[in-house]
This record gives sequence, C-alpha cells and structure tokens, in this order.
Amino acid sequence: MTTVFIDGIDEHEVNSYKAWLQYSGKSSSDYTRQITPLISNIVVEEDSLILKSAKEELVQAISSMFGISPKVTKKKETDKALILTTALTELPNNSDYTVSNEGFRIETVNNQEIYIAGKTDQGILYGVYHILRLLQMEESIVDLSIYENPVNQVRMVNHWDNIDGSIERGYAGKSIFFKDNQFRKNFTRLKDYARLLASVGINSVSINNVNVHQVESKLITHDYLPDVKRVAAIFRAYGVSTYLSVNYASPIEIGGIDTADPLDNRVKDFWKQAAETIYSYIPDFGGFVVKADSENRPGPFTYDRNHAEGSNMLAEALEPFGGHVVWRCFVYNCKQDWRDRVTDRARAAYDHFMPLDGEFKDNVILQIKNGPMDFQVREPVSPLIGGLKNTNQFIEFQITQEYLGQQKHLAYLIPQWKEVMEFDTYSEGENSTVKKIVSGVLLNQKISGVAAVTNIGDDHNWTGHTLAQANFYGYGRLTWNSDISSEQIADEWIRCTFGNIEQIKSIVSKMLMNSWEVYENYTSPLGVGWMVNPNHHYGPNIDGYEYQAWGTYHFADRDGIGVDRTVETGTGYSGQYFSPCAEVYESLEQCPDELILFFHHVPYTHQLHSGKTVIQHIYDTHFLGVEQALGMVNQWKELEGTMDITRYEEVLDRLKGQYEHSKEWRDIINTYFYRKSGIDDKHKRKIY
Ligand code: GCW
Repeated sequence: MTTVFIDGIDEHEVNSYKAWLQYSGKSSSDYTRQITPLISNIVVEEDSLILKSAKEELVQAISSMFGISPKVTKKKETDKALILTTALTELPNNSDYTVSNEGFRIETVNNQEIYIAGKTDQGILYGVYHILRLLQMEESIVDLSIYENPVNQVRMVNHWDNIDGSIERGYAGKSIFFKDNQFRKNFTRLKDYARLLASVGINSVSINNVNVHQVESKLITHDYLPDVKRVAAIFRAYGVSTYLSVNYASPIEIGGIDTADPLDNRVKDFWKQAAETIYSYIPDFGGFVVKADSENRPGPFTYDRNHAEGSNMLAEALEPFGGHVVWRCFVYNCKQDWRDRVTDRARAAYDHFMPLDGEFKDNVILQIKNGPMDFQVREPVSPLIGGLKNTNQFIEFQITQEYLGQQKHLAYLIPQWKEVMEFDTYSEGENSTVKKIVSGVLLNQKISGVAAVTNIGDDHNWTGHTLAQANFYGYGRLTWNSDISSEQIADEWIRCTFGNIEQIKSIVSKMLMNSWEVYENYTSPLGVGWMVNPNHHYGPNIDGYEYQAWGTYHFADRDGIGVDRTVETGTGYSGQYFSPCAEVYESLEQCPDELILFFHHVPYTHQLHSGKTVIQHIYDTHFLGVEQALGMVNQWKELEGTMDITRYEEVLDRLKGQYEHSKEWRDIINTYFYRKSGIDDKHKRKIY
C-alpha cells in the first residue's frame, strides 16, 4: 500500500491504520522469486466500478509486497498472467461447482495463469482479496484450485454513530461519517473502510445509530441525501450497500403529520414519498434498519398496532425499489418494577414476535440479538432464532465490546459467536443449527444473514485496542463462512496484521483464543450477567442494576443466587426452547454449568458438574482470571522488538490496564459473595 495520509494519522501510526491490509514487503526471496512472474501481468477484461477497485487493490498490494509495478492490460499479452474474468464457463479445470452471485473461483493453470473468476464483479473482488490474503500469509499460489461462495446472503455491520460525531457504545474514537451535525469530508478514510469491509466479505452497512435522534431523522430528506449518496458511492465501488436507521415517528417529526400510525394513509404516503426520494439519489439503497417500541423509541404500539403491521407498512414503501426493512426484535419492558418477580426480560422478544410468525412481508427481516438479554459475556442462544419458521431472520452480534471490557480489555469474540452458530435449536429436529437458520438453508426464508454492531471509530487503529481488530476481521470471515475455526481466523488475522512470524503467531494466537474465558473468569459468573456500572456498563457494580427498571437481576441473597427461569417454578423462559433444549435447561442436573445461574436460583453450596460448589467456583475463577490477565501482559512482553513500537506499546498499555482492572473485579465480586454467604474460600486466599 502506498503511504496513507489520513487526517489525524501520523507516520508511526500507519501500521495500526493499515490493519490487516498491511501488504508489507516480502523478505523471503525464494517466495518472491517464485511468485513474481505470476503476478507481474494482470489482465482485466472488462471495466467497471468494482473491477476498478479490484485492479487498484491488486496493483497497490503487489507493488508494496514485491516491489514491482504490475502491468495491467485488457487482453492477455504474456504467457504468465493473473486474469480477472467473469467468463466462468471458459475456465480450465471446469467443474460442476456452482458459483453464486458473490462467489468466486481461483485456478492456477500450468503454473502459468491464475484465473480469478466470478459470476459478478463483486465475486471477483472477493477473489482478489482472497489471493491477497494468501500472498500476505506467504502461501503458495502456484497450484490453486479454490471455490468459495459466501454462506450468508446479507453480511452486515450496523453503526451506532450519531450525527454529532459521537458513537453510542463506541470505544475507538469518534464517528468516521459524521461530525458536528454534518457528514465528514474525509473520503479517503471511508474508502479505506470500504476496503476493509470488502476484504472480509461484508456487503451491507447501516451508517447511523438505531436510536435515531432529531437531526438524524432528516437523513432521509434532501437536506442530507446528497451526502448519503456520496458515502453510498464509495461503498458501492466495493460491493457494499448502504442502509439508514430511521425514526418510526418521522411522519410526525419531519412530515408535519399528527400521527405515525402505520395504517393511516397519510403515513403510508409519507414513507412512499420518502422511499422515492431516497432511491432517486441512491438507486441501489439497501433499506431501513428500525428500532421500534424499544427502549423508549417510538413504534406501532402507540397506535395499538403490532410489529407486523408496523414493519409491513415500511416494507410496502421500499418494495418497488427492492429495499429491505431490517426490524429489530430487541423489544422488552424497560420500565419494569424490580419487585416484580414474574416479568422476565429474557422472555420478551419471543413473546412479542412468535405470535406474528408468517405475517411479515417478504422484504422484512427480523434482526434478533444472539441472546435473549443483551450481549453479555455468557447467555443462551435466543429461542426466537429457529422458533420463527416462516419469517426472514438475521442474527445480531455485537462487535463493539459494550459488556466485554470496552476495548480496554482483550476479548476475542469469535469463539463466542462460533458457539452460537453451532448451537442446535432443534427447530426442524436434530441438526437445526443457528448457522443453518441464518444462512437460510433450513427454513422458509427469502432473505437471511448476519448483522453486527461495529467496533470501529476514527482512532488511528480503527478499534481502540489494536487486538480488537481481530473481532472485526473475524466477524467478516465467520459471516462469509461459518465453518472456519476460530483458530484459523486468528491465525489469518495475525499473519496479515503482524507478518508471518512464528513467535507472534504462537503468542498472539494463544492470547486471543483464551481471552473470552479470561474475561468471563473475573467478571460475572455462570451466566448470570450484568454486575456492571449502570449507564456506561464498564467495571464491576454487582447491585448496579439490581434495584432498577431494566429487568436485569441476579437475586443474590445470603443463601444463593440466580434467576429461576424454569417452567416448573420460575418465569417459564426455558419452555421457549424446542425439546430437548427445553428439558436440559429446565433441569438443574442437566443445565450446563456456564448457564446455571441464568436458568436456576441455587444455593452457594450447590455442586456444579465440575465438582466445585458455586461459591468456590466464583472464588477460584476470579483468582484465576487475574492471574491469566497478568499472564497476558507477560506473554505480550515477549514480543518486544518483533513489531513496530507503536502497536507494541499500545497493546502493552491496554493489557496492563486490563490486569489492574481485573483485580478490581476480582476483589469486589469475591468480597461481595463472601460477605453475603459467609462461606470461606477453601484455599484461604485474601478476600476483604
Ligand atoms: O445494549 C443496549 C445498549 C444501548 C443500545 C441497545 C440496542 C443502541 O446499551 O445503547 O442502543 O442495546 O441494542 O438498541
């Protein structure tokens, strides 16, 4: 990559900025000697917006890695060449493998020609990023025969960016899109963002917060659409479509109508008109993301309409243009009385949406958070996923680490998401995994896929914690192919980001792979969740939410802890699952340890499958977690001198901070439960 000059990025921060598209010079001369002839001539038969991006990326990357300027021609002029083509059927080694719209093939023929072929330019672009990944990792390309199709149709990131430049739950600086109620003019950065997205196969982005405030409501008007159009043009060149979050009360707030009732004709017309206007600027606009009747946001409930009526009305407006309505299922009573032991927030999404299964229009997709609560360190999988059988569904993950240390702590989230994807819902009998549902192969769905709240901002390294880049990278890779292992994703990310260096690979991989468990060890135990400070959600506060209206309780008393969500004696939540999951969660004996406090209220002396009591488990994991956090500091220190000083020191700093903060977690949690239960630690360690 040629040197980047981006506002606010100075020279020593450039490596952080380049993330996994480093394209650093290859020192291994054997490798370079072998590869160079194959990539010195590039043939791009057609010209298009996306192929131009592909070509540019290739040329930039190859010159940066191998120190040559590849020649680009429309026709093949040399024996050896790298050929980008849509002529799939003319490819040598033809097979009956079907390449989907966004898929690609890469074939090396006689160690002479490398074909990167797709049905569409977008497929070719993904193929280009694939081969560049191989080159960055110094893999051989002399004998390639690769076929790839993305398993998920929509692979989306949601920004929670506000137009004043702040980011709700953002831990990596300010918005890259907005500042002071205007769009920013830093298009170079947006283009680099688009490159990062496309390089991991992400094809959709919503650019503004789902909590749509006053000014943002106008993003769908002439005031701001010229700017949205500019952003969409940058993304389009990388195969990414642009979505906006909309305010359900727009007809009132910007339309001068006295209602937002979805069945009112004036409201319908308002949205039809809005859609027409938007598409006149952006013909391939993706659609709307909607948070309605959730956490004080307006929605159809005000008018006694349900979510199907509410979303179908928007869907009708977008339908003529092929747009989607992505309707979030994060709907619950956030004004619960904490004394009320019957209402259970975990039940809410299912209770609201299950009765409506089959009533949504074909271009409505329900976006369901991975768990029933809210992106905790440990939750069961939402029973709504697969519960709904005749409704389009996206799963929603949170890349930004709201409850997982806010990018001050290291938490590699791919293993968590993998676990969710592999969960068997039994929706259609055995082997009805979440990944099959969101990829659309199991149920009756027109559109399906994955969305996630992004973790990037305008920090020089995009993600605050440099190692949190792995979550963004991994989200894309996992969404492209849910079968790739967490280890492989980590390995790819490390090699592309820090170079193909043995010591870095082994140390960073170990750190990443253990980090989710480490974080869980010193924070909220056994699936109970929360125990964080209200509002900002950082740091321990065990009773922070205990007497509040948000429906997030642990119910610890002197005898025990946990939420009884059984059918038999509790809130009945476990009954929302298909058999046998329902029975497993219902049963104190069978419920997995890591979720025991999510489903059951148990005495501190309850014995886990691990053989430990709940209280001893709490003590042990909290002492262990802190040791592990210290371990990561020491592991990282072994890498001094293997990479640029900026990245080395920035990560070291965060790891040290994490270690300090983990002690706070340990001591507050252990002390709290020691005082509540009066039970000694078997190992007599220091508790206050
Ligand atoms: O986790 C909660 C967050 C809110 C967020 C909400 C949501 C955008 O604390 O900040 O609002 O979830 O998902 O809508």
